[in-house]
Amino acid sequence: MTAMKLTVRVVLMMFVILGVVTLYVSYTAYYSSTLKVKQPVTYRTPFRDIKITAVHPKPPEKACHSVETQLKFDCHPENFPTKEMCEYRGCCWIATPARKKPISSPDPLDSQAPVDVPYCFYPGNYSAYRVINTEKVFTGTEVLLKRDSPSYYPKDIQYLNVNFNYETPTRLRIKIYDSVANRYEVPIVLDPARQPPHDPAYRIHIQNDTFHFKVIRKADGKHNETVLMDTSLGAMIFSDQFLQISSLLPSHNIYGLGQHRSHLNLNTSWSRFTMWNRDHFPIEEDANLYGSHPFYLVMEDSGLSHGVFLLNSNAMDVILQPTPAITWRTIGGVLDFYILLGPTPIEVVQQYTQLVSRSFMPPYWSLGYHQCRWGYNTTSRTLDVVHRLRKAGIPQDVQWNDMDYANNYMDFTYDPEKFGDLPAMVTQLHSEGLHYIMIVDAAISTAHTKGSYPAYDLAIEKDILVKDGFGKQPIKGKVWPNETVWPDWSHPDATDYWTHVVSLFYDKVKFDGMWIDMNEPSNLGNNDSVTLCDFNSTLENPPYLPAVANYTLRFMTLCATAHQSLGRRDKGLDLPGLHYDLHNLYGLMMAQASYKALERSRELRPFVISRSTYAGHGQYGGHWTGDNSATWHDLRMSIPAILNGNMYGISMIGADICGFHSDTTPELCQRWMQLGAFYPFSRNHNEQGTIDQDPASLGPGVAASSRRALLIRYKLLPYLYWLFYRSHVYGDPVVRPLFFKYPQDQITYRIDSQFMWGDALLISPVLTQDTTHVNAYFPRDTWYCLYSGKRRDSLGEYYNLAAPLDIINLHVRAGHVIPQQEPSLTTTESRKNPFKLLVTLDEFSHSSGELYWDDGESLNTHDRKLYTLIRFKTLKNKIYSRVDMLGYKDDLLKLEQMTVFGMAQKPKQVKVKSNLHDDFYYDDSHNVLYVNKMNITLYEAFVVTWTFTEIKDLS
Ligand code: MIG
Repeated sequence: MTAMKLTVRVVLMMFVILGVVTLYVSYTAYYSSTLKVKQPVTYRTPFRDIKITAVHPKPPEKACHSVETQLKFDCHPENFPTKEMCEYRGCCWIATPARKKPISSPDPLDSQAPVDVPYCFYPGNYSAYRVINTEKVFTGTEVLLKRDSPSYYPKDIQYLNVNFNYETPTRLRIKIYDSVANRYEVPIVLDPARQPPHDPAYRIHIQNDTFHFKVIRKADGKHNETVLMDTSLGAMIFSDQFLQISSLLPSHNIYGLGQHRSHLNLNTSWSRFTMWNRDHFPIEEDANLYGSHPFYLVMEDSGLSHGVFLLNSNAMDVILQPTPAITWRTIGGVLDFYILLGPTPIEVVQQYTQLVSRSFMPPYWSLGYHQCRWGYNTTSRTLDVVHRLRKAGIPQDVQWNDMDYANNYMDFTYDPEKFGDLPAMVTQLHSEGLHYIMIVDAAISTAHTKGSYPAYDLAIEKDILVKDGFGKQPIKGKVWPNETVWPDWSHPDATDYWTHVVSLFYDKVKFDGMWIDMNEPSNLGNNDSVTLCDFNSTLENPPYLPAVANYTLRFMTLCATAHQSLGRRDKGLDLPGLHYDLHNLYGLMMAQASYKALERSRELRPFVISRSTYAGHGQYGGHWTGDNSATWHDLRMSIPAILNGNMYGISMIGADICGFHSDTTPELCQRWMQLGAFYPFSRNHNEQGTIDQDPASLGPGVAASSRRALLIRYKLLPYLYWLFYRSHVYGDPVVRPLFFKYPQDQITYRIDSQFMWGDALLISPVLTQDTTHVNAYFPRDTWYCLYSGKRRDSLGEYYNLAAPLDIINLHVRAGHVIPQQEPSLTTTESRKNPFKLLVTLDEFSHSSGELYWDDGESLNTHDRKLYTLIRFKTLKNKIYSRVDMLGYKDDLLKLEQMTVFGMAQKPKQVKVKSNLHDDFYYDDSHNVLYVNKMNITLYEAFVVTWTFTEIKDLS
């Protein structure tokens, strides 16, 4: 090589190096937008000291003033933001007077105050992660991110993976997680991904420099494309205990983010939904309650809809602001989103329940009416109530007992004096065709002599209890039986333990279901002994605390550092799980163990009603909405609560009918019994010390209209059962808001004072005192009054309907065949009655419907094909049936009667199969045809014909 050539090479190399260095320098200057401070600044707040080791450059004044109010994303959501702290973060500070009255809190600026326009907000293009590699893979796209400058929270995760997985044509998963170390992930089993779709309904757009992404619904023939998620505003932060991401929403019509009390259609004008399960009666709107469901559904402006589920179980806040936009802020785990593209709201729910699980198939008897109260105090008083309901002719299927049955409040015991004959009482209920359920609390008493209480002894023996913060002793607290411990349902042996103690009790008392309570878990005792937990741990004092009650995660529950068996698994070592991560799953896991325990000990369909829930709960049980009060407001707010439950896949849901706290009034209870007759789970329950409120105890008026409303429920039970089957197999919600059926009608988007059973029945209750009319909305369609058959063709209008005290307004949509059965006072009896069909003709004289029937209590009848499915259809002047599945057959499957709404004129003749049938009647004031005494065997196909001219030859 010549010297000349060498020089050229060296020079060239130098240029290259110089270039690289220059690039590198300007590049780091650009991205490392923080400055190290020489002396760490310590910032004091009443709750903790915050150490600042790096400050971000102050954004230019102009950049701050140009941010519109609704585009301000909170840069300092923790306690006590100040201008100084805000500017250390490189954020903008503009003090805007708060418009919302702060709720009781030590400082109006603290994290528990209502969310309002933030003083401290991000300037545009705030430093974040940048993309260092993008790769197309078989399942979608995988992106590697790096953070160059620290966020202002401890322990930033430097490298992140973002996997965009194309799971089905309508399901996209976006998982953002630490590229290097394992973090806690929610240990529930979800529906696995399918073969990557060829032409999914969505596409994604990834921005490289300051990483953000968009999820776009592709255009179709009728609709333009819609951006469903857009994370370009706010700041994505992923540190050990603070994970945040914001996304623009395509509309203000957002639903879900439970569990809280609020209207169905959520307020996007600066609102916050905290998720951290707690024992708290629903009193303030929006506050965190017993369950967590990080899922929302949005109605887009086009009338299409999508859903988003964040699979994360840590304590979190979700903020809605009028941009409209959503900000998720969770304090652990990973960001694991599932986006469901619908496009109808029902399809969104089907896709969501496909992912997290379909709801369990309830036993038929559980669709009947349930009577409960706290404080019957004896078996004889319990039975008295059953008998007075029967005497009043009020149907009832299930009698319950609250904690007063137990001996000293201990699970799986009964009071030897007041409930000494509990086994006999249950036997008697069974012989009268009823079923029995008692309460079971999560906490297990420690007070007893060794060897006398298996629920405790076995738990110790199997070592399945939640441990203290040092992982040593079972953690102790106080619930009703005084000192208690808590089973750790995440322990691999917990279900066996529970099955064992459940079946020991079942050997004595033949109960039919379990009511599981206090499983947030609730700890009534004080939880502030430092011997229990390390109160200095950052897990007990996270740098950001969601707006949980009493400014601490451990308020009225276990401490965050309590040890469980499953959970956080750091790379390499299997550390014990932490209650910090698993808290929100406690109720779900207890429901799962209870479901399995019932299945194994009874070998019949389990029935579990749980207070605490998490996503996926519906597969194991139902839910009651907790400790409401006997007020008109509570009556009214029960509707959005049951509709939300159905949106989360918890089909079996109801509120305490007539109110739990405080004495009810006859008028309130009368209206509540009417509405409660249409809850999927229909149970009247109240607190100890309040007056009796079973529907036979408040005078003849309450008794008569409860009887009337419940008899309608019982008559419609075959239809309700079919809805539960649809929910179990296809994920359709049992009860639905109007917009689920009429997504193109924007008026329906805010309606939550009326609701529907399936597609067919519209329920329009009275929800206010001294009111004998109801202003009810009828979407554009043909409707029939359920009582009279009177027809109403609505163009999408409100009607003022008469609603005398003893009536609840019920309307049926045209186009349905609704299976019914003559009601009796229990389902044990009504199941023996002949069937009826209610046919509601539409303008083309069409209608269709189905009957799903099985023995009502065996396990897995659907999967084992031990059911019968019959389809009904009307065509012109005929109704005919087709038996699609004949897996259950009994002599009682007889069709006796048929009512046809919308029969334009009186038929001359009616034929059942090929025989002329005389027993029919036509009501010409409402155009209703009644055909009686048909005596049709349902499991064989049949045809019923009506003719308007006489046909002589009937051969
Ligand atoms: O601390 O078992 O929500 O339905 O009646 C109260 C007594 C415990 C709370 C339940 C309520 C039940 C009550 N329980």
